[in-house]
Amino acid sequence: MKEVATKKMNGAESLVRTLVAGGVEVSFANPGTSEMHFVAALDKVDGMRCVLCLHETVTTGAADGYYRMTGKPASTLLHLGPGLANALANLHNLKRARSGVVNIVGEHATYHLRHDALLTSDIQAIAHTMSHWVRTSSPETSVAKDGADAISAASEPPGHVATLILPANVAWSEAEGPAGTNPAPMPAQVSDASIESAARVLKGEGRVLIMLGTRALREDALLQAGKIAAKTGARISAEGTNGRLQRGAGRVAIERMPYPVATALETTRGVTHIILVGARAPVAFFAYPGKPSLLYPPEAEIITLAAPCEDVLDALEQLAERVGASKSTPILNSRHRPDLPSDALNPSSIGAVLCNHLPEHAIVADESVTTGRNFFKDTHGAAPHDWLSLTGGAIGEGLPLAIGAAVACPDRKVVALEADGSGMYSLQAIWTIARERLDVTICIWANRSYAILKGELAGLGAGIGGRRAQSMLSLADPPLDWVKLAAGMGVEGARVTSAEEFADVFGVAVRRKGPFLIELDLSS
Ligand SMILES: Cc1ncc(C[n+]2csc(CCOP(=O)(O)OP(=O)(O)O)c2C)c(N)n1
Repeated sequence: MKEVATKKMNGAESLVRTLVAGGVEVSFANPGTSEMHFVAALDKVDGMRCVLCLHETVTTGAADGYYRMTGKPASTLLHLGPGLANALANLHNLKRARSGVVNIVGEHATYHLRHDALLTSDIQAIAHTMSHWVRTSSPETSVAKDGADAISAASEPPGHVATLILPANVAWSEAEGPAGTNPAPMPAQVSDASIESAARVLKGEGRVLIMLGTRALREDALLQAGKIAAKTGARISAEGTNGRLQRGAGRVAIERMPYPVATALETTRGVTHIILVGARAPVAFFAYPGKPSLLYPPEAEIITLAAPCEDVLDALEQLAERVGASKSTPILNSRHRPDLPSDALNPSSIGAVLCNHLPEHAIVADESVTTGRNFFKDTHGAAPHDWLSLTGGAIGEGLPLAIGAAVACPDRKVVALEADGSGMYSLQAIWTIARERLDVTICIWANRSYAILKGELAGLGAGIGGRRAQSMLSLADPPLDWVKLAAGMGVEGARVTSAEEFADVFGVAVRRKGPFLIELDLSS
């Protein structure tokens, strides 16, 4: 246990000192009155970078991006129940990404609660919906110890949501001093029986799909999976949406489960066995009349090699050994430089530009929705990069994820691929990107509609919709001016209307340091 020196201080300071000593070095914050002692403590303690976010959904999305890139929890700072409520959509995405966070929520002073002041709510109840661990500090116990326990809870493999509720009088009252923290727990080893079952299936007759998620999508684990596939003829696939996938030239070639049910079913037709490695068996995003929920043949046998909380890399290494694949040669992506397009701005010309110009070791925060449905395929041969996607389906995380990734990895270029409708959910993130001078290139796909929902309207058998239904899916009137929106928040930008122009502007933007926004006019 890491010990920390003690001196006279209040609860807030003892908590901040505990967080810093426990490796929580960034706070994505949107404070209010009840959090003022926490805010004041930030000046008394070195080592905590405080990033102001102008809406709570930005704080949790940023904490998610930070965890995905560092494997370390950040903290948030939220204002009572309503602040937490605003943060929930991206807390949901964070939880689905299996990221960890120390989610700190201010609360009224304990003696004030009985008066039911305006901002009073049942914070515990709100928190439980999206947290693995919830605790309210009290004047009778040690807030520093609560903070240390929250760090341990957040660090549970592969990452958990730990919500610590901090009453104002606990924050301002004298406290014992910081508490020591335990090292982050290691993921558990998988059992030999799990390795054996997977090996048996791979050596058998059936058609095997190895479904990879979470830690299995890092370069080293993917290499093992690629070797196993090469040796046994099994196919590998990533889940449909993934917290962090290391891909691009020189890395193992891998597809991901497609979003449309019919396309996904095509890819699993005839599969007899699915081996799960840090992943779940694939299910459709939604139910559709007359279509199945499972994206694989229901008679297929499901074998779990490693759960996301287990040591996925070690499991794959052991399995590779067991099936004699350790020295096999996996299929790797080769560098592809498609001709730069001179035609119209459309998904395929954009994909070609991305494949050409994504800088080496870029981090892609992808919330492209329909425009980007093929970007993943289009960029297999791009320079090596990390791909972060929307894991929980709650739109409005792309820009916040970019903040977290850029804070986590200041030496890497972050590229946010953002659909215009989704971007409007957490627009405020652009201000934080400017204020923190983060190295983020933002591409906005301005199709001025909720294009995906037009397809869903038909896909659900609800028809193509009349004037009112169609107007619910249109963002055309008034048209959003993203270049002006960005300028209003301190970020320079440009609008492009042709593929050539995009190639030029994107090529320059990713090679210079600092924020830049490109609006791609896809409305025609
Ligand atoms: C929090 C949340 N609210 C609403 C939705 C429903 N929804 C899914 S996609 C979508 C519109 C997306 O539009 P846009 O981001 O512009 O992408 P496009 O469909 O045009 O490609 C909406 C409203 C959601 N997924 N999450």
